[in-house]
Amino acid sequence: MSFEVYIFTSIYREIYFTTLASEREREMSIEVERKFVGDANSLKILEAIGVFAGQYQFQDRYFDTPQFDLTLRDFWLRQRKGCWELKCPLAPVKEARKSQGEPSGADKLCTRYQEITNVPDIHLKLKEVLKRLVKNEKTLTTESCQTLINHDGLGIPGMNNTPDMFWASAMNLVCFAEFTTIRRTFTLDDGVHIDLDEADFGYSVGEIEVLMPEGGDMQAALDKIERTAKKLGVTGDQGVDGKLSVYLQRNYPAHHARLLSQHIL
Ligand code: V4E
Repeated sequence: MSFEVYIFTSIYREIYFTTLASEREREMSIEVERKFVGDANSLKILEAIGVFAGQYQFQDRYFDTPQFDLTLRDFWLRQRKGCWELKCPLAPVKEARKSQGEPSGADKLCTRYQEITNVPDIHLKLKEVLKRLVKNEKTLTTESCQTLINHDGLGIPGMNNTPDMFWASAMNLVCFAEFTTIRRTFTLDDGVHIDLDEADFGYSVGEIEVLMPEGGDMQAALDKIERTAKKLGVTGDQGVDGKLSVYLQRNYPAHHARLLSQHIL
C-alpha cells in the first residue's frame, strides 16, 4: 500500500477524530451503524445531499481461533489496510438482552461496537476474552507492536509465520476470511458517513455510520442514522446482512447458522 493511498483512505477517520479530545479516544471509538440495500434512487439522493469523499479499495482479513471463540462472543478481529482492528460488543450479548429487552424499531436495525485500533489494547482485550486459551501471556508494548505492524510481509499468504503475526499465532488465531472491497464514501454535514461497498465475492451493501467517543450520546447517534435513512428513502424493518455475514453464510454455513441461533448475527 502506498503512502498516498493510506492518506486518502484515512481522510474520513481523520476528519472525525480531529474533533476528539485524546489519542485514547481515537483508538477506542464507538461505531453505530445501519446497513441498507442501496438502489438507483438512494444513490441519486446521496449525490444530491452528500459530499463524495472518494472511492478506494481495501482488503480485509478476519481472524479467529479454529473453534471460532471470538466471533461466538461477538468479537471481530481483522486486518484492514495492514492495520489491526477489533470490534467489541458494547455489553456481553446475553446481559445486554436481559437488561434492555428486545430492541425495537430503528434501534433494532443499528449495530453498536467499540472499535479498538491500538495493538497493545487489542492484545489485552483478546487475552481477557480468550483467557485460558492464550498460550503467550507476555503483553506487547506500543513500541514492539509498532515494529510488528510495520513489517513488510503484511497481506501475503502464509503470513501467520511472519513476525507480524507472532502474537496472533500465540493466541491460536488464524485467518478465516479474506476479501477485497471497493468503497465509495459520502459525508453529510451533520457528521454522518455513508459507505457504498462492493465486495469481490459478489455482494454489495450500504452503511450509514456515526462514530462517537465512549460515553457519547447514543440516542443522538441513533436519531441521526434514522433521519439519514429516511432522507435516502431507506425503508423496511428487516436487518440487512453485512459483507462478512454473507461471506460466512457462503463459506462457513454451519458457523453462520450457529451465530444466527445465538443471536450474534
Ligand atoms: C459481522 C460483524 C462484524 C465484522 C464486520 O463488520 P461490518 O460492520 O460488517 O464491517 P464493514 O466493513 O461493513 O464496516 P466498517 O467496519 O468499515 O464500518 S462487526 C459486528 N458484526 C456483527 C454484525 C451484526 N450482528 N449485524 C450486522 C447488521 N452487521 C454486523
